[in-house]
Amino acid sequence: MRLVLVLGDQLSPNLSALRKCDKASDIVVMAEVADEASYVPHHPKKIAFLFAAMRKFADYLRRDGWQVAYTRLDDPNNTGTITGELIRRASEHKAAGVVYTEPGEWRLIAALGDMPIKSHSLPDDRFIASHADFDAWAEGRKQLRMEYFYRDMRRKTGLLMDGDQPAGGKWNYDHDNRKPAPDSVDYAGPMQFTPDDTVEEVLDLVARRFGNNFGDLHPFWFATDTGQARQHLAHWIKGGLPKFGDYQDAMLNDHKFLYHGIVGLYLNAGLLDPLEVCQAAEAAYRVGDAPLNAVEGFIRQIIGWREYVRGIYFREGPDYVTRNALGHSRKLPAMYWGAPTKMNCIAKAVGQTRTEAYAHHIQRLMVTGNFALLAGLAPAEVHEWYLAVYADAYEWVEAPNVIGMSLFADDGIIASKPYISSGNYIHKMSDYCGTCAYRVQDKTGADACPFNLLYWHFLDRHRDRFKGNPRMGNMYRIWDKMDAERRDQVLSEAADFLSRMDDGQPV
Ligand code: FAD
Ligand code: DLZ
Ligand code: SF4
Repeated sequence: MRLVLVLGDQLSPNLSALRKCDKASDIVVMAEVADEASYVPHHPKKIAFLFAAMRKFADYLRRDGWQVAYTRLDDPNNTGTITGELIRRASEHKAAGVVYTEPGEWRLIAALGDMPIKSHSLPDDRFIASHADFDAWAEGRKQLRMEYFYRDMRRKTGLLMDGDQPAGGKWNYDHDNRKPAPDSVDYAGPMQFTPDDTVEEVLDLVARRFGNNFGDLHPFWFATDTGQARQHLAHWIKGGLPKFGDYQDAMLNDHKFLYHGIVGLYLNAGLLDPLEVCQAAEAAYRVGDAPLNAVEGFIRQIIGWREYVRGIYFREGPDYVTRNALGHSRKLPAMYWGAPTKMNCIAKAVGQTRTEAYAHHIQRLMVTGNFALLAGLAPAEVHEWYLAVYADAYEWVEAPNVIGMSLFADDGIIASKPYISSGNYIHKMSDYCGTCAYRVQDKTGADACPFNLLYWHFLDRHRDRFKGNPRMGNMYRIWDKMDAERRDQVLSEAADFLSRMDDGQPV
């Protein structure tokens, strides 16, 4: 008799560990543990989502004939750690060993590897590329460009392929995507589910144990099983997907979700399968219900970016999350935890993070991420924040996006140049600036948009690192052409802004 570990983000019936074992003799172990629930102060909605989905998955396994040893968080015998629970269950059931699917975090991989029980780790094959596939692709390349990796994934899966050619003749339709914010949105947003008894019970537990964490627990509306997640997916494919591409980068004061899929949390926990999701999107294109730019853009995020960042996380190793190529050390300001700020874009991105445990890609990258990079916030603190506050956050996917794509702390493995912008970009893509206390048009002065000041401050302080980057030469030429007095004014106003922020003043 063996134990089969199923972690909170492994809620998939086809999990390799479940496939390997025998429901007639082996016992599934699932555990809500303090260690996992508190390695960062997770958003209460994230914890509630996972615990509810775990409890429902355990019920599903029982109905499917498995014996499941499930530990609830408030079980008095709970040891508080995954390995502690495995050891306890192994002795209780006299198990010969433990079979598990590789976790998505180095910390847990190390802990499971060190257990004093015979254990067998299996690859997590819920992804399209294995570690070996990614390493074979990366081997010998000077630059790991996502676009080329993505084309291989298209060929491998056959998604949006007409024979050996990409559908429509092009691999990438991003050119048609980045439209500014629309005047109105004709999609009501993600499907919302009323909590059932299982969810209500978990909500009580989370309110008691994690009620002080940043984030609103109520109203709770996430899907918590595969059936519901599939209903949500179908609802989005019909109503959201057709305009997903056009407005993928747009941001609006009154629309938290726009046309986004809100599928990351379901994919990452295992409730939805990436291929299933992409095939459903492709089917909408094939019958004429969604245009190619939307469907290609969406599929690229999943079989391209999602797989690519996972490849980077595992290829780069456990020290990736500690990298800090630009030597940034500023403390995360309180506005990331909801303290007042005059910057409307930050207030909006953080506000919906607090209420929904969600912000879309451009809010994460070009608002909170852009600010963190320009202001020189310590990457480790920023990483912990992102890992805590989003319902879809697990280290394998969050860290490459934060440390690599957003903060350039990996020295350019993921991003060939830093994703930075002045207020102009946010103004173009959103309606945030119109209701902001700062003026996006002002480059200096009391009301100048802080992004305008910090943009030049960043370029100036990192001149040595970036002056040779051909894609940034233009910006340095513009900066150098400004008269010296103006440059000094920008730098001193930026420094003043940062010191007020460091002093804890609302900025
Ligand atoms: P959609 O916009 O509908 O996109 C569809 C799906 O594509 C997503 O659900 C996701 O699975 C995948 N995807 C899109 N972009 C990426 C990407 N860059 N990397 C990996 N997958 C991607 N994604 C996470 O799943 N977890 C995270 O913790 C996370 N942290 C991020 C932190 C930063 C700083 C940035 C810039 C991006 C981060 N992302 C993360 C990527 C992306 O922002 C989210 O996947 C997306 O916003 C989730 O919303 P959605 O499901 O509505 O996605
Ligand atoms: C994120 C999370 C949380 C909050 N709680 C649990 C838990 O109690 N039990 C569990 O098995 N998994 C949990 N998880 C998910 C793990 O942290 C996740 O499996 C690892 O970070 C690897 O991705
Ligand atoms: Fe953000 Fe600047 Fe626009 Fe205000 S003016 S919303 S700070 S970009």
